[in-house]
Amino acid sequence: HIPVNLADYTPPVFQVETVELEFDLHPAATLVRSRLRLHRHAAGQLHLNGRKLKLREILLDGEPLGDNLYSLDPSGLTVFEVPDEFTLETLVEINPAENTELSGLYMSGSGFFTQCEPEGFRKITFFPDRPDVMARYRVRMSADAKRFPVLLSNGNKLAEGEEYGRHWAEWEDPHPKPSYLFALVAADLVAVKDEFTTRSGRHVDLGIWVERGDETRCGHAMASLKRAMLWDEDTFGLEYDLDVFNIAAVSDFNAGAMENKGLNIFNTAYVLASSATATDTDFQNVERVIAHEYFHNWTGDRVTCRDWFQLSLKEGLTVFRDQEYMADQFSAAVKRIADVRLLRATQFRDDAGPLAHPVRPASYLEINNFYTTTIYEKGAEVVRMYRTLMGREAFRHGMEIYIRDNDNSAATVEDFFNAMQAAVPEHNIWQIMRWYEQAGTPEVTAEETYDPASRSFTLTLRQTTKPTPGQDEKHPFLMPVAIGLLDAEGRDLLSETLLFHKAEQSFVFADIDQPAAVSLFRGFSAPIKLKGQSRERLAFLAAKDTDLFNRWDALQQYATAVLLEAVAAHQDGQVFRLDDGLLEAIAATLREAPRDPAFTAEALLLPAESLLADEMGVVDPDAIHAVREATRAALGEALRDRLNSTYWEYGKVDPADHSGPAMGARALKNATLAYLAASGDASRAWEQFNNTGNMTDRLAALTQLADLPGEKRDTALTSFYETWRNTPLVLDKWFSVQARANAADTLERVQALTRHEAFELRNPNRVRSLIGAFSANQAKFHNASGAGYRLLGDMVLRLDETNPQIAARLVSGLSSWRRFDTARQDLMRAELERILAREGLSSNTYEMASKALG
Ligand code: B3K
Ligand code: ZN
Repeated sequence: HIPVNLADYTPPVFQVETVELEFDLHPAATLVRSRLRLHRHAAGQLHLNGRKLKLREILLDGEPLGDNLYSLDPSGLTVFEVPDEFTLETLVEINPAENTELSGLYMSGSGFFTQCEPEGFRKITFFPDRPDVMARYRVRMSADAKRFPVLLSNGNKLAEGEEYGRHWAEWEDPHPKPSYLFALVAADLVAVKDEFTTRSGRHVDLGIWVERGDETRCGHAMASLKRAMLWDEDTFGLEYDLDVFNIAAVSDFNAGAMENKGLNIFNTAYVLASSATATDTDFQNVERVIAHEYFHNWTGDRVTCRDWFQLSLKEGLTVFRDQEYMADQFSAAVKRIADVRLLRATQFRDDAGPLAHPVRPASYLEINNFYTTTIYEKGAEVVRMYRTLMGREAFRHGMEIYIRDNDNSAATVEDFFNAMQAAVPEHNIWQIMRWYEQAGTPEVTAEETYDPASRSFTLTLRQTTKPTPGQDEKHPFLMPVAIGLLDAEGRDLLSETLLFHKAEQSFVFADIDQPAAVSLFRGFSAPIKLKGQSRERLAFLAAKDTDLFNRWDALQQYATAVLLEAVAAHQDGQVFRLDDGLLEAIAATLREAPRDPAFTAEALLLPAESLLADEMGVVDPDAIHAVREATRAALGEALRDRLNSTYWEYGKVDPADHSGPAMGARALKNATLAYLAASGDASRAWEQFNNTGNMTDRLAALTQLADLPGEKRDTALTSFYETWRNTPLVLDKWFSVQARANAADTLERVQALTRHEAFELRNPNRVRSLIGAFSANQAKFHNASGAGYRLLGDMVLRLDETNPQIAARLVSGLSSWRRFDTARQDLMRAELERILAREGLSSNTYEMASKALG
């Protein structure tokens, strides 16, 4: 296992101008002929990456190459002596039917699909498979005409034909691209078609290709695509640059989707949606991912990454763009809340553990392990900080410079920085680069003093960041601090953005009446933890802050403090008592529901068990669970009337309506349903389950029923299964609802579900829906017996043999072992050691398990 280091980067020895590929597609033996036009770019030998390829022919400038002129090893092909300019032709055989890694060319559903990012192309043909080699591609493929009637690749179709039962098609992509953006589809699919005309008049044919029968569930994806295309023109002046844009959906897919030039390939989970089969969250996820992949056309495809250490250059930026897009479609505050919730639950967690890494890592064993929330979501926060520091207009200008200066090339994080700096020449923003280099979540505290004589208010901020693996010393970060000073009525006396860039820094505000409260990091203006806010202050902000995000956050922080105190009391053997302040805050939230139902739904949700765990010295999953459930039950009990009336008030939403207000109303109704069920009243959930055709409502009800062992639960689960057994994406929900359940028998049921006839290890969605969901069920996964850990370990080991990428991802469930009591520590560590002891373990899983062990 040899690490790859950023510091070792050298430019490619050869560049490729053109690539001609010919695929003779057969499930178990596909032939790939490749003709590369290469020219020397730097001194050195010609090495082409290649994995699991059977070389059949090799020709240099048309002449067969003698055995002594090249060598093959498991990583690829070296040709000893070559001219500075030449054509290399190879013919290789590959086996898509046996490709269970789902990287490269593989079979799924009705046909052939590819996934090349980051290093899948080398499983298709010999090639300098690195993103800084950009070439023009021409692709010809032939396949059985009946079995694989649809043949797609990047760019435009040039020609097609048929002979002797096999047909062929030729595609050409006029834009130079790295190999990771290559795509091919040959399958029995049907298309939903539409069209879009760009601002400058280019006519674009749009197609979404799905399995027969699924075409009725593509409307939302298509509408989202057109909205995204328009938005990128309006917001960034970026237009689509080909005449065709295709999306093909596949049900076996390691990631969410892939931005291949002109031919996005999607996990079906992010394409298919109807109100009967998809929840509102699914609808939003489809829209978000469709937009995300589309936005990559410029931030990713036209401007790509020099090397994989720069991954956040395209991912952080594109996540930021999809966040902004979604904020414009629905409620900006609610979107921000959802994003921060995710960041805290996953990225802050990673930052605090053995897998912590910077937004631009310095080293990796297996790049697939670095498609993380640090690269994606924290990367997006860094882009957001650029914008907050620079202002909207300058940021847009910086984006124009970035695209202009790096178009059709492979860029670095420095290139992005230089473009942004060029847009604000009057400010020096170099210190923002530390966010790319230093891992860890900064902790900030604030001190306030008021001098009545001079009417001046002083705010002193201090930041520290704990050491992370390999980085003991941290330098201060530059962070924009959006603040507001509030009077007693909650009116803003002042609101502005401070630049905080030292370990300790004071800001003085003159001519100020003493503020009743300071609201800090409004809108989560930097990805930090704000510590030491008094409960009184939090209660005030939760009730009065003009910044909706901070109002939500203050309630979350307040609830966290209350719940942690109750956990300590529980550990002390004291009887549970509901905190009056929390009751009042939740009651007030409910009363204000009409102002913004979607926001209210978010505000009603108590901090997750995992977030409470993050704040404890030694995590006690049982105490956390007991206290959080007792709190939910007590709130449900105390607020029953109000919850009931809110439930009815927001209950009558058109089930087919997926507008923001409709989704907000459903979210609020189902938040009240959860409280009512928590207090022991499942009748409403039962009734809702049986009387709705809307999946959001059905699943919300089933979630409540799944928590309560008994006849109703069993009947509901059985009927759900019978209804949806042939609809994979809905069946995934059936698995995950049981894996997430609070019920006492969850562990045993998950064990049994791993043997269920519908559980498929080959399908990543299914694995995530059962095993991924279960390992996130803190109280059940951390069962004191260690059986949850063992279940995960078994799955990792089984999966490692077929799909190491997915196996490795699951390992992170064990990475927090140091945070638990010694008994659990021993059990978790033992699982990691058992995984590491496996002979022939993939480098993916090895990297995750060895780093987790520390
Ligand atoms: N770029 C792809 C991710 C590929 C994952 C490879 N393991 C999807 C995206 O971020 O848009
Ligand atoms: Zn992306």
